[in-house]
Amino acid sequence: MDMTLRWFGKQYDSVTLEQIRQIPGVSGVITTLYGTQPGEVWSPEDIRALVEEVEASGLAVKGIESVNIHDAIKVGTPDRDGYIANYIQTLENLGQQGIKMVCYNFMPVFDWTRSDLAKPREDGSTVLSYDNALVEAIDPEKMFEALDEKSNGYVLPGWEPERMARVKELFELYKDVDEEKLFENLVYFLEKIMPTCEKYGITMAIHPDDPAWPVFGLPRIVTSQTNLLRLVNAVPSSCNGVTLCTGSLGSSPANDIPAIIRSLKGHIGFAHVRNIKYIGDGKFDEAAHLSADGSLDMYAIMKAFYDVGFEGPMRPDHGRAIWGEVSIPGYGLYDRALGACYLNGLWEAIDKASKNG
Ligand SMILES: [Mn+2]
Repeated sequence: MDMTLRWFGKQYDSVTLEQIRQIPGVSGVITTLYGTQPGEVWSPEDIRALVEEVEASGLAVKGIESVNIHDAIKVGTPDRDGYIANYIQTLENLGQQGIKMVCYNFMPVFDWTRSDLAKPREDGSTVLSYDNALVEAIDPEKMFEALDEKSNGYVLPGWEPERMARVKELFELYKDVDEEKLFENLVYFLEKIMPTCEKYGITMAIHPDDPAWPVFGLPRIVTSQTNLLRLVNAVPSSCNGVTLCTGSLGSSPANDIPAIIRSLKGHIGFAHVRNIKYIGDGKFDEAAHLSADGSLDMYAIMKAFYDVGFEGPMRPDHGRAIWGEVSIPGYGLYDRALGACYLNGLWEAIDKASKNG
């Protein structure tokens, strides 16, 4: 396990590389070229500059989150092969700079969804929160405005304004895409890109859908142990992997996260670790990383990662907003640093207990 922190780049993030460098046990960042649009080729110069900027701070780029997939690829429109060729060129350029892990998702129209980005808690912190009844009552076109108002002025990853301006058009594009069609299009894409991934040893790590059920009637295909296993088996390659996001999969209490980790041994390329608290059917609040603060058993989760021999990058996922910090919602420094230390502590204890047996 290699503990990292997500960093959005100097123009977009309230957190600096210098701050991340001072979190004990964090040796690298997961980052992206945030200004690029899905479908664009990432230039070798831009990638090189990003890597050099991170390395100048004493950290390393441990992976990219994300290289987003153009809708033509997800929908399977006739122009998809051109966009796949661009994606392959981006992978070539990343591979040449030594990048070994690319996180992506295959969610139609919307990325992650929440009903509140700053729900107050009893401890005075705020968290991201989800209430299915509230979300389903919102007109999808209003969803962006609802979230943007609470974004503290930052661009929300996955909710870029350029994309949200086209929501109506996107819904129209996806109207004939059901779960099977979406899955077929994902397999088509993976089969085309795997040779390049294999050439450079880049693990493609698909992020689960968040929340882990259909929203606004759009299909969702990365929600459970069954469909994660179906996907890794559909395109057998050491480079066809998964981002094990405990909070996204954990949004459904039916998902046994430690069991899913164990079943995906050898297929996990990246880990997002956070806790959530179930507060009702289709309702949850995000929580501090500590097991006792939420509904997930973080010890059992870390033990499962340890037992499957997970060696890839891990990051503490969303944190609470605490100590008056203003940041991209979920991505402040303070609570994620606490999370990294806690998860590193669990790992050390598990490692020593296992060796001293
Ligand atoms: Mn995640």
